[in-house]
Amino acid sequence: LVTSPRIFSNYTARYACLRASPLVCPNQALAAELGVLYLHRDLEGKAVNALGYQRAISVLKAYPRVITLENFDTEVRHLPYIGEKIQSKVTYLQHTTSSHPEVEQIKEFIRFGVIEECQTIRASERFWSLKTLTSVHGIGATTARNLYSIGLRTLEDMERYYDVPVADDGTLKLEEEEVIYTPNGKRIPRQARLPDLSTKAALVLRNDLEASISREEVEEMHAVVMAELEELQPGCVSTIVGGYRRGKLQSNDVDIVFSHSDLRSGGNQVKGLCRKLVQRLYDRGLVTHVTHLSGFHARDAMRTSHWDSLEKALTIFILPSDGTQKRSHRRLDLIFAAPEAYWTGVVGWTGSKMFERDLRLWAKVEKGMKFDSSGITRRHDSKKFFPKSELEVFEFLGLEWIDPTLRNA
Ligand code: 8DG
Ligand code: MN
Ligand code: MN
Repeated sequence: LVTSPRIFSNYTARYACLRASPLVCPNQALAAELGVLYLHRDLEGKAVNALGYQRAISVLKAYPRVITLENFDTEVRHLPYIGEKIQSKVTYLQHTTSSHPEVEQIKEFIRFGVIEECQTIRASERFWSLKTLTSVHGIGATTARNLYSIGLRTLEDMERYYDVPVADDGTLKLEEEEVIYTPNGKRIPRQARLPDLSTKAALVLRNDLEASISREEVEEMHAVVMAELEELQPGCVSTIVGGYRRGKLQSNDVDIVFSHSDLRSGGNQVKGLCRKLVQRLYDRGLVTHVTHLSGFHARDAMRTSHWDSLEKALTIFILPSDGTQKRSHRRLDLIFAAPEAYWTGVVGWTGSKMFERDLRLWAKVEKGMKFDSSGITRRHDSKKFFPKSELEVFEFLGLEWIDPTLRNA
């Protein structure tokens, strides 16, 4: 474990974007136990309570020492979001501080190595069912609770409910799309529309999509996508972001931010490129489904996404088989930024989610700026700023540099 004091210097800070948070911390087991309480509240739709736990866990991840009853009383319980009562008069901070994990629960863990409520939760059928139902891509907590209330408990129940076709050998069948092949082997799907990932398809692919992805495969996927993009538009640049960039050995999906190296062109080379790339990957059989594509649904053009206004595609991707190993379907997120928005795009998509949440809050509350993956806007006069490197993004927002591998807040 990295426990150098410099790395952990800001662990008492209220904003996650000021704290250095390693991937593995000295209190990993406590964080995991509190994670059960977070997940339970989240599955039950108790958003405020869930966020309270999420924030407490995030603060503990930056704490440099193993927590004992002694340092808990002298230091830990005074950290932000831990055992904290509502005091803030600032309304937008209020909802984040109104809920906190019980100090007693952390003490319980220090004494016994488990939290009693977690034992109860782990023994509950409802918890496991909701957890299982939400493991299917596209099924959120609210849908899962509705499915539970009409009697569904297992994935097999879901297969029956969604009428998933089963092949003769008992395996689940993916509905065949109609494809025509041209003489040179190019796939032309009969349907002009790229297929959405339906709940049915997500159920069939669930084992693939649930499996984690090694760094090696992430890099291979990146190389394949870049080679296709180079054919389509030479001179593009890209960074693999998300958990991979934060040092995770196993990722749940692959996130890539793209742009073009020619800064002077005003982003002409990347405009509409996301769509074109996805279509090309689909024609090659590399992308099989699309769960979101900016500008694809007519209604997307009307309202801008709640996160940012970069062109993006959330897809299902599969590497071509090399004959020796069976390939799995993977989730792949492709994000396209105009050249001047590349570095805010990279910062905005590296995560973690808590780091991003507080980066936006910090920019707004402390700096009068709106941070967005597509650029930084000064709030009082709407002036836009486009930092020219990742370090410049931090400097512009008055933040000390935090390495991507220490953004696991
Ligand atoms: P993993 O579970 O994929 O291994 O970890 P992750 O890479 O951290 O999670 P992720 O769900 O792939 O999210 C990657 C980052 O992107 C994270 O900081 C959250 C952020 N993010 C989304 N959706 C959007 C979005 O629509 N816009 C922006 N700017 N960021 C987003 O997940
Ligand atoms: Mn990811
Ligand atoms: Mn992602």
